[in-house]
Amino acid sequence: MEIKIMKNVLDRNKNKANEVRSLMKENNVLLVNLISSPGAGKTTLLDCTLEKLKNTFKIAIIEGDIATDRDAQRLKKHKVPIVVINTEGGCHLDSHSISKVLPKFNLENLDVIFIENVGNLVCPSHFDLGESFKLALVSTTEGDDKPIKYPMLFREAKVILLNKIDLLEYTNFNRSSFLKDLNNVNGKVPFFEVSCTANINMEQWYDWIFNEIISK
Ligand SMILES: Nc1nc2c(ncn2[C@@H]2O[C@H](COP(=O)(O)OP(=O)(O)OP(=O)(O)O)[C@@H](O)[C@H]2O)c(=O)[nH]1
Ligand SMILES: [Mg+2]
Repeated sequence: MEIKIMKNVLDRNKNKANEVRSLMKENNVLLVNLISSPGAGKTTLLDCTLEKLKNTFKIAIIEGDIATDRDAQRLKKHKVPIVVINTEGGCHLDSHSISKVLPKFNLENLDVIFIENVGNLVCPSHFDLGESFKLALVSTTEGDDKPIKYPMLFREAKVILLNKIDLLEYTNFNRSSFLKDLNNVNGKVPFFEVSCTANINMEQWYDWIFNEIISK
């Protein structure tokens, strides 16, 4: 019984996601679904990316947050359109909530919308938001076993960033074990080892996302 209910929820979500995807295509807007554990650095990555690209592209943000608008507050200095979706306890966004907030943006006048999903490696992976692609972020302080323990996200992501590489030497993160597992789950995905706060290898990410935006 429970499995049937879950299937209905996912089917309804998929239908709405396809509507969102069509709308994005019509307006030529890239929609990026950013997924990570709590604290891996999603908002920090958006902060750096806005700083780097906001004068080149027209960017907007959807902030998925369980209870607050704190991440939106951190990003508002960039003066780009930001809409907060409070899930009121929900552990992920869904396509219906995305569809509801899209009218708040002038889509014709945007190149890209980054969605910061709720910090969680499990549920957000199951809910298609109508995104162009999923961006998976993982950090060295979470342990090296995440790709093998939460394979769905790493399998589906179009690009993966390993953040907090500046902290590598202070952790027991086993880089070769991580890379081996990642290779087993998704050996072909573009992958960058970065630090958003120490500005390590960030140009690799900026170049990659720049190319995605211009070739959308
Ligand atoms: N040392 C280090 N700290 C980082 C790096 N990137 C982010 N942080 C710090 O990690 C903490 C969490 O970063 P956030 O950007 O808030 O993480 P988040 O994924 O948005 O968190 P939630 O929205 O709560 O899921 C902050 O204190 C950041 O300053 C990094 O590359 N290196
Ligand atoms: Mg955040």
